[in-house]
Amino acid sequence: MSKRMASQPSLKLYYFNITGKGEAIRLFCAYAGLELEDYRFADREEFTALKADGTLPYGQVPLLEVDKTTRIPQSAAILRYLAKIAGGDLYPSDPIQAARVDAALDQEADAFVGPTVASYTVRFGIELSDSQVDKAAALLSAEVMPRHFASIEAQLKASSSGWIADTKCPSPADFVWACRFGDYLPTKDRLFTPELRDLEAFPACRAFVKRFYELPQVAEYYKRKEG
Ligand SMILES: N[C@@H](CCC(=O)N[C@@H](CS)C(=O)NCC(=O)O)C(=O)O
Repeated sequence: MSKRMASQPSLKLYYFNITGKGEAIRLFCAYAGLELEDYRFADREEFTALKADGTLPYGQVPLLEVDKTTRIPQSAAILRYLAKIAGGDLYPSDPIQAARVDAALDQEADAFVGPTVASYTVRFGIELSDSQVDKAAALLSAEVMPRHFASIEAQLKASSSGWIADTKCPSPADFVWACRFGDYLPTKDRLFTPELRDLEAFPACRAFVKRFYELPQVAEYYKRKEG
């Protein structure tokens, strides 16, 4: 794990009061020992106002505000930035290893395009009837997601460290995939079969999720939240 920084920029995360795409960022900061102001919108109107006044560069959250001046959108960019400022081994300095981390991050984005479109249809300019969503869900569970998960399963089996990009310690890619597997998947009963949600056919992915949530800093984060 990374060395604790003697001094760090001030970091404020803007997101909804849900886990979603914000959770990997919150957990990453907890893991790296970065202090984060975890700002959660009180309601959707607050988000809409920031979108309307141009505060959100791409009209989306998560947004990370650094030193009250710089705004970083896009969760993968935020995680890479955090990993770089945290130092240690959290973002590899070797370009090839860094590219592996980047590829696994991009792969996460690709893998979840289908479910995201099926969930937020109109936002993507696609209107789907209930029966069309059901059809998409069947295809996602039977073919699309298993194909994507199989590639992560293979990477984990080949990894000497147990982390997806074969990094010494968990990289940003592990945070986003672990949150997808451990946080997002179990809640999506409209889209995915129980077997897929349980990762039944993917033992290495399952073991990875367990390993991730057992990281002392991650476990401590949830203990603090419960307490
Ligand atoms: N690729 C972006 C996706 C961000 C995204 O989809 N954010 C959603 C919330 S999870 C959002 O801001 N939606 C706008 C809306 O609800 O109008 C990322 O990873 O940060």
